[in-house]
Order: sequence, then structure tokens, then C-alpha cells
Amino acid sequence: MITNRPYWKDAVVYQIYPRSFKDSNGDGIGDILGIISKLDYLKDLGVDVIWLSPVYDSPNDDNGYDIRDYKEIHKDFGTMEDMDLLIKEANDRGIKIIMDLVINHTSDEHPWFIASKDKNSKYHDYYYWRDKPNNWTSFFSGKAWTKVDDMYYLHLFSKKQPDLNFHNKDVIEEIKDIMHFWLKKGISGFRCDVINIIYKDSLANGKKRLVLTGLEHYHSTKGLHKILKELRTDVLDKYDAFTVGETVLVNTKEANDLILPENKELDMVFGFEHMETDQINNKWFKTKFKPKKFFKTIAKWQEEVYWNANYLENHDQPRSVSRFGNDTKYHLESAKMLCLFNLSLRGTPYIYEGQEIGMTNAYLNKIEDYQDLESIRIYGLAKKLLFPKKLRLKLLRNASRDNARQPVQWDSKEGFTNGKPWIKENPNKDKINVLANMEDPNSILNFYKKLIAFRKNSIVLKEGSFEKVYISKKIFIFKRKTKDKTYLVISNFTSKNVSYPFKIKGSVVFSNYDKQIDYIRPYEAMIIDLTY
Ligand code: TEU
Ligand code: CA
Repeated sequence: MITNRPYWKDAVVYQIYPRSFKDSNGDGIGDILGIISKLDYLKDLGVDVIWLSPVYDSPNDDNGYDIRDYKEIHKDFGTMEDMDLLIKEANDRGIKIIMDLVINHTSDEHPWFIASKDKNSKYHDYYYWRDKPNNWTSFFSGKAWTKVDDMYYLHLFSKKQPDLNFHNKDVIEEIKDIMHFWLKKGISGFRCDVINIIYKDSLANGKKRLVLTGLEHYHSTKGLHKILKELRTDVLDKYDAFTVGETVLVNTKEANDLILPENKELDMVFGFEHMETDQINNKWFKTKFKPKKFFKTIAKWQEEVYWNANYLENHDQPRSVSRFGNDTKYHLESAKMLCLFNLSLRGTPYIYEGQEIGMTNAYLNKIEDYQDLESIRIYGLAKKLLFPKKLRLKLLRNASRDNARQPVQWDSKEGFTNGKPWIKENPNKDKINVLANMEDPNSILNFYKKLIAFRKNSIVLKEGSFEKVYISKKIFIFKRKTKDKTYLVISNFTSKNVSYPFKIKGSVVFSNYDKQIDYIRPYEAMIIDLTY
């Protein structure tokens, strides 16, 4: 059957944060040869695409999201030959690679930025240099401008991440050149970092906000769409490539504007709304997880967005089993429930390194153990605001991005490295690790493997429609349907027993408990075939 259905709709994508994935040379830092050594593991898991977080040359202010040379590999990660080998070895195994395209900003050590400090240089207009700052604030807290001599430059993230000026045609041509460089090497597309804020349609003062003053001048602006169409026509459409945009703060309409096929911009986007249902105003003020609010948000995106990129964690988010599941008494059941939930949704499923074995938050108790600049800055700000130390550490324990940056737990001994890891390892690696999971047929890893294989053979899960059936404070029931088959998916996001809200006639085709009984158990999840 000839279908023009793009492969990325059916693919399972696995995100690798290279620094923490696998170290091959004992320096305590993950690297490209380490990734190559784990390609068979990923193939066996059923991974179709690897999203590789940045491996480019960088001063590592933001762990590689501050790029100094887009066409060089960071020496910590290896060489360009290693990268070429990774692309070849992955493609030989039928695994595609998409890379992180970080173009909203460069590093302040990028040659363009260094040259731009000279007002007469052609690079001066590659960035936003002004005589005086506006009132915008940074995603990492604090002001979004820094002074150099008698000028200020804009940086929506750290001061070592100056924003590129996309009003400048030369900047757009530079970006096209970088994209061609990597696509010609055989990668299959890009995860586009904060792609919906790259075009600032004005530098006017913003409405005063507690967080992100100035947002209205750069968030999903009209000028953005013109640039994305140009990158698509002039670059991406010349290759077999796809894109997934990281789009902060978009709503479902803005998401569709970016991904509807007729708009010829991006192929899918990561929304954040479901990741903001357990916080007040910003990520640092976490509330108790309320499944019902989370379910309603997921259902809205499933019903309203053309195609979803379904994820529950990544390198910026806490571990999902600690956040949405239960990483103590029901660790096994809830990690499997989250797997079944995410892989049963309509859209492309994304798995973050270690999620397949239920890696948990790190619960670091000393500020010295935190490496993430965003966390360190928030800690400093909280200290200035006289927050007690216990509360400052609580903020970080709940929301720090370092929760997701613990080295992958391959086994209980020297799995990640035989050197000193760049960041403290999670002490539970003796219990939660790949080796132990491989040896246990009932493990989270084997559940992921089986469900990924099941999903690959299921037209219903890959292509079926989504229909919300029932939402309560505890359980979420939805249908996935094609013309010949209907699945009912039930997920209990609590440690409580829950009675079935209605009679169900069907056969269970997948579940995280051995056999079903007449009520729904803690973190129980199942796929029921209603076709009869
Ligand atoms: O993240 C965008 C971003 O806003 C995140 O910082 C996120 O909002 C916040 O951390 C909530 O957890 C992208 C990258 O994923 C992130 O790692 C980079 O630090 C950031 O852009 C700048 O490139
Ligand atoms: Ca290394």
C-alpha cells in the first residue's frame, strides 16, 4: 500500500543528553563514542529516531545550549569523525538522528558576537545592540540586557547567550548554511530550540510581568512564520527531514499555526501547557500534582492540535515518575502506567534517556551538588529574597533541571563512567539500572520494549482518532479508534483503588498488572479492545 504518511508520525523518538548518557574515556563526561556503544541497546528498545541535545563546541555556560561553533564538535564529546561515525552507525541500524538547532542565540564567545562589539563591523547587526536597555527580563530571571562599554546587548537567557537578530538577512543565510552542513552529513532533521521566540517584532518596553516582561514582543510573532517558511523551502524540503519545535508558552491555536501541513513551517511542536499544571505562575512554585487538571490539558491538546509530540520529561523537566507517578511504593506500577499512557496518546511519542527504566529525581540536598545555571541563579535570587535555606533547596529539589541530568544508570557499578562523574549520580542507581531491568522480565524496561513493539503493530495507536471518555480526580479514560477497531485506554494516576465508572465489555490487550479485577488498582493502566 503506497502511503505518503511521513515516517516521523509512527516513530518512537529517544532524547539523549550527551553529557549524561555514557562516558567512553573515563573523564566522567558522556561522549559520542559512548552513545555509539549503546546503539544496539537503543535498537533493541525499539527506538527509531534519536534527538541529540547539543554536541557543538560551547563554553558550556548552559551545557551546550550556548554555541561557540555550530560546525565543530565539543572536545568533551569527541571529534567530527566520531560524529560522522555515530550518524553512519545509527543509520546502518535504521535509527535516524535529529540534532538540536539552537538559533535564538549563540554563545558570547562565538566569533560573530566577538566581532559584533565593533559598531562598524557587519556582525554588529547580527545581534541586538542598543544604547539603553528596555525592561525585558530573562527566562533565567534577572534583566535581559548586559552592558559592554557604552552599549547593551539583548539575551533572553543567560548573558553568555546573546540573541541573534532575525531581521538581518545575513543571519538567516548563516542559519541556512548551518542546517545544510548537518543535513548533508546525513541527519534527518532538527529539534528547534525555543523556535517561537526568535523573531522580536519590537524592542519596546513590555507589560510588567512577574516573569518574562517583554514576552508579547517576541512570542509567536507574525515575522516568525515568514522565517520558518523560508527555512523550510530553502533548506528542509531539499532533504528527507523533519522538525519538532520547542515552543514555550504556546496555546493549541499557535501550535497549529506552526505545524499545519499547508503552512509549511514545522512538523510538530512540544507544548508546555501540561507541564505547567502543577505550578503557580512559574516552575519554581510547584503545587501538589492534580491529575484532573493535567488530564484536561492533555485531552485539549489531543482534541485540538493537528499532531502532538507527546512527552512527559526531558532535560529541562523533573523526572516524570517522581512528578506524575510515585517513585517509592508504586515506582514499578507508576512508571509503567506513564509509559502506557504516553504511548497510547495520538501523536509521536518521545522518551527521555533513563525514563525507560524509571529513573527518579535526584533529591540533591546541597547547593554545591547543583550544576544547572538556571537553578543556581534561582537559588541566589531566593537567598537575596531571604528565603530560608531549607525552602531554597526545596525549590531546587522539586524543579531543578539537574533532576534530569543525573548520569544514566546502566548498572550498579561503573555503568556511566569509570571516572568521576561530572555531576553527582543518583544513589538509587544500585536498585534502578539498565542491567537489573534487563535481567527482570517484569521490569519497566521490558514493559517499554513490549509496548513499543505492540504500538508499532497497532494502526489504532499510530493512526486512530482520540476521544475523551471519562476524567475524574484519579483516572483518565480515552478511546483510540479506527473504522475497524476501538481501544479504550484507562490510566489511574493515584495510589488509590478506583471503581470502574461504567461497565466495560472487551478484552484487555495490554496492562501493567497481571490480570484485571473488579476495580482499578493503584497506578493501574490498561488498553482494552472493545471491538467484538
Ligand atoms: O529551553 C527553553 C526554556 O525556556 C527552558 O529553559 C524551560 O522554559 C525552563 O527551563 C522550564 O523548565 C531551551 C532548552 O531546552 C534549555 O535547555 C535551554 O537552557 C534554553 O532553551 C536556552 O537555550
Ligand atoms: Ca567522556
